Parts: sequence; structure tokens; C-alpha cells
Amino acid sequence: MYNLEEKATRAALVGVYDGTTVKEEAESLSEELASLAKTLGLEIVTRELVHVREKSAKYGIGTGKAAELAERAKELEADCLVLDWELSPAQQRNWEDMAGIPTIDRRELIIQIFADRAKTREASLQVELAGLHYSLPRLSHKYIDLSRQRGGRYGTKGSGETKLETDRRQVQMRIHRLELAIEEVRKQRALQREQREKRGINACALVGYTNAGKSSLLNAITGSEVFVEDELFATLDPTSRRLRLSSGKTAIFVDTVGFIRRLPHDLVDAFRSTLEEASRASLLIHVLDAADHEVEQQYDATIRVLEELGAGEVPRIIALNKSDRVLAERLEELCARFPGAIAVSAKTRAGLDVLLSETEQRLIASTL
Ligand SMILES: Nc1nc2c(ncn2[C@@H]2O[C@H](COP(=O)(O)OP(=O)(O)OP(=O)(O)O)[C@@H](O)[C@H]2O)c(=O)[nH]1
Ligand SMILES: [Mg+2]
Repeated sequence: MYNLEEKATRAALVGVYDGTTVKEEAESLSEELASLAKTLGLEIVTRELVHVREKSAKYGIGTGKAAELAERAKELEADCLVLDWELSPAQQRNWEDMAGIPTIDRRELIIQIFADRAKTREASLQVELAGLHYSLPRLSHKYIDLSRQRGGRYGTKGSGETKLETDRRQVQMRIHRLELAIEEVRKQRALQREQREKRGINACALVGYTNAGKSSLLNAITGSEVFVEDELFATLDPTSRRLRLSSGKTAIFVDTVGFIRRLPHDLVDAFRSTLEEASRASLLIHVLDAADHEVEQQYDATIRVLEELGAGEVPRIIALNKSDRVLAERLEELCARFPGAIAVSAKTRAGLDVLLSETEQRLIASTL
């Protein structure tokens, strides 16, 4: 097993683009993959972007190109390959056989980050479930302990080897038990929501792309101190804070897990009970990072996940956060692109009063 205390894991990253993805998008996805890898504390030895003309079932890309990349990873003494497309269990095995090092895809990277971040029992249950669903058909995959905080908390307890030994039936039984435990949590949450609704307290969920500033906004609005970090997926648990609005009405603001392009399905499923907080809210504040040049793609990705969660119809306010980092012109452009959006800054508190009064009006309107 790898000893991270001595040396960082060296990762070779590979992104692809073909006729369906434009190079620009592929480049930004590749940058995002690099941020994900860095979040886990990996050292990136190379970041390749490959134009794929032919695809083989064996590797997902052409055999010649695959061999070339495996060779390059060897030259650079990489400890693992991170590929930005979905690998089937067989493809993953083929890559590992050829490159001789663990090979993972974006999904596994994200699941590992979630595993690293899970603090509460609920989040841990959900991450473990997603990890097991992923690893069930991959019991022969070379697992590597990528997490910065050691302990390999995803999948079965302990490190990679035990996963290999774990037999299918045992994994399936564990999955079943986890599903029951999560169902229990879900029921509790539903009960809490019911009680809240009975008392006429509305919930307002902050949703949006990872790193947009949801937790920062929650803190700025409610004066709380939720964990904020310039890293992807800082938040995994739906923290809520009560706030008395100027009308005297109490509302609950809920912070949520950030979204990302190509969010693994296993995770969306596993985190359904957490994410349900968004679909059951009276109002969503869709937080956008106005300073990110990918803001439109991030908006689209978030809307897609919301629809998938059945939250597509919940009333929404768009908050253009980090307005302190953009020029007035750009802000105007964004306001035109997202009609009705409110420019705010969690940092300087600019626009927060507007956001709150709009929130209040919308909440009052929704209870009429
Ligand atoms: N300049 C500036 N930085 C901000 C603002 N809001 C948030 N940030 C920074 O953006 C980074 C991400 O903020 P978070 O609040 O953790 O973002 P999040 O949306 O909760 O992220 P996840 O929980 O990872 O999905 C942090 O480094 C914040 O300090 C803002 O209004 N202006
Ligand atoms: Mg957060």
C-alpha cells in the first residue's frame, strides 16, 4: 500500500475530445479534473488532452493512443492514471493491465473526494453506498488510497486489498444494510420537514455549482460559521440555519452539496436524501460564481441536476455571487443573460439586503 506520508501520489491526467465535444469545453473539463485531483492532494505529473478519432471497446480510445499514454505515464513515474471519461469495469482492467498502475475515472475521483469529506453519519453512509455500487463490478480493480486523510473510508473498511478479498455477496449485503439505514435517515428528514411546514416555517435552499460560494453566502446571510474553502466539495451535509426575516417570519436557509459536470450517478442516487432538501424547499437560491468564465456551463449543469432531482419546478432566485471580483460591464452582461438575477458578494456583503428582501417577498408569495 502506498505511503502518502512519504511522498504524494503522482497522477497522470488524460482528457479526450471527439466530434461531440469542442476543444474549449474539453480544456475546461481537463482543468476541472486537475482541480479535483489537487483537492485530493495528488501531484499532477502531466495533463494530456487527446483528440480521439477512433475508439476501441478495449480502452475507450484507440489502442495505439492508449499504449502511448500508458508509456508516457511510465516514463513520468506516475503512480496512477486518471481518465476523464467513464470507464467500464473491463476497460479499467485493460488499462491497469497495460499501464501496470491503478487507473481511475472522474467518477472514482469524485467519490474519493466525497469519502474524504464525509463527516456526519448520513454523509458517510451515502458515500459508502456510492463507493460500493461503483466497486461491486470492479472487485479486481487495483484500488489505491488516494485520500489525503488516510483510512480509505469508502467501500469496505480499510484499504484496497480487503476490497479485493471481499466477496460479492458480502458487498451486496452491506449495500442492502446501507440502503435501509439511509431510508431511515430519509424518513427522519421527512418528519422534520413536516413539522417545520406545520409551523409555517419555509425552507430556502442554496444550490449551485461547487465552489460558487453557497456556504459563504449562508454565513453572510445568517451570521453563522459554516466551513468554507477554496476547494471543490467543501460541503457534503445540508447544514441549516434559521433566520428571522424583517416581516417577523422565520425561514430556514439550507446549504447543500455542490454540483459538478458529470456528477456521478451513483452519487446523485446515494445523496438523494440530502439533495431532497433542495427539491422540497419553498424556494431555491441558485448561487452562481460571477467571476468564473464558465458560469453559463455551470448554470446549465446545475439546472440539469435539479431537474433530475425533481426540483426543476421549485421557484428560484439567481444570485450572482463574487460580484466584487468582476467589472461592472461583465456584471451587466450577466444580468442580461440571467434576467432577474441579483448581484451579491458574500465577501463585501454587497446586494445581500436586496437578496433578502426578494427572498422574503417570494416566500410570502409562495405561502399565499
Ligand atoms: N471574492 C469573493 N470570494 C468569495 C465570495 N464568496 C465566496 N468566495 C470564496 O469562494 C470559495 C468557495 O466558497 P464556498 O462558500 O466554500 O463555496 P461553496 O459553494 O459552498 O462550495 P462547495 O461546498 O465546495 O460546493 C472560498 O474561497 C470563498 O472564500 C465572494 O463573494 N467574493
Ligand atoms: Mg459549501
